[in-house]
Amino acid sequence: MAHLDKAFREGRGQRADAKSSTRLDWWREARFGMFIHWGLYAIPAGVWQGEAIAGIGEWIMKRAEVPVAEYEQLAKQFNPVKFDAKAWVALAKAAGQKYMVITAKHHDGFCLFQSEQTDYNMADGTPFARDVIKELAEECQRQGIRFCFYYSQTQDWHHPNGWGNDWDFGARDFNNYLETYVKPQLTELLTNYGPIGLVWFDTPMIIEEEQSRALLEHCRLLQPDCIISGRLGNTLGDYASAGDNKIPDGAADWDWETPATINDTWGFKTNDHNWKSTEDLVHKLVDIVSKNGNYLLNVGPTAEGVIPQPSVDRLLAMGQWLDVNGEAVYGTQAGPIQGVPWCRSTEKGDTVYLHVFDWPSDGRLVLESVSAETARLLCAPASALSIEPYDGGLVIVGPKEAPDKIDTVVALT
Ligand code: JFZ
Repeated sequence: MAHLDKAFREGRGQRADAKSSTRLDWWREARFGMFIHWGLYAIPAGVWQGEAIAGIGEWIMKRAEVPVAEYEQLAKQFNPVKFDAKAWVALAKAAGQKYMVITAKHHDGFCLFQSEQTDYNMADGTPFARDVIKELAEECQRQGIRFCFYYSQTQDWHHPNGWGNDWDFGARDFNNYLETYVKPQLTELLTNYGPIGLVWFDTPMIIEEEQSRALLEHCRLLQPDCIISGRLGNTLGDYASAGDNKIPDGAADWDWETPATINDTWGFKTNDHNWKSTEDLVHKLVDIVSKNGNYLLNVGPTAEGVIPQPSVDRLLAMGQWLDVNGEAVYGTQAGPIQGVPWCRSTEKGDTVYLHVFDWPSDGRLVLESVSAETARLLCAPASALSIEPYDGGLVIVGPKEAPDKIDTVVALT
């Protein structure tokens, strides 16, 4: 939890700057995004030379200390014939996600986009020979999803001057890597793919303030409206990032996001079957939004280009819940009822949305220090619920059976 506290202290500084701009408006409205970790690591999928490698799948090169010359060979096998940009974007849309963030370059250095800076990319270095970033960017544009990319600015285990590979490389010139490789790649990504919603930098590690600032300014010049993630380093991003899968205990009044997995890995792993339930995922989304945050939920497609079915099932179920209850999520912020275990609250204008996770068996929802004139269920908007005064608060009288087993939303005005 220590890291979360630190991220949040850093977040305070970020809010002041962010508030004055409208850059974050769409993102605050969106609340829910799709993260995609996809790259060469989907081929070994957690197993290297017959041995299961512990930990997150996209770190296999580092965890197994695979030499560059060996790992690079994976590119020649990367042929995701089932990749379908239209289907991926349609899934995000059906799930109720408003933005998509995909790993243009992760720590292993392999690029999903066509780059003049290296042939170690999907279009020039694999039998697939297609620019999947281009296909996804165009499809997102078509289907109305904000297209965003992840870019590992510090760690690059393939580049001799990048950070993190000490089994192949020794002394390095990190600044040279930033100036002659990272910046030109960011130019490509922020020039060739239309408007980019945000750049998700990650694991700043050794990057110095001056260097983070140089990358920020570089992005700003190319696309001034593009949001920069908090993990650019040195508190220079537009919003704070909570630790992976971490949710703070209470509401924060600055902009923040929780990046999260549906199972326990970002990049696909054949042996990870620890899928969270739909109920758990909806509760996490609502919990985060009730504390002013965004939920960036990951999928890890296979080497064939398929999003694992357990992820698809859960995302579609979340989308069904959001079809009915999205009003209580999108464009809302932390509501007035906080710290009550059985519910969460969000608000928008003069409406407070009460999210009931544990519906009381007598159907009576007792709320202290709240006033309201009307109460209605989002899942049955035609029938108003009656409200009785109660000791400085009120009681909403609903049915005895939970109308929605996952989260029943009551709108109070
Ligand atoms: C990073 C990456 O190393 C990982 O592969 C993945 O892309 C993930 C989304 O981000 O891992 C982190 C970064 C920060 C924290 C934890 C894992 N953190 O702040 O707790």
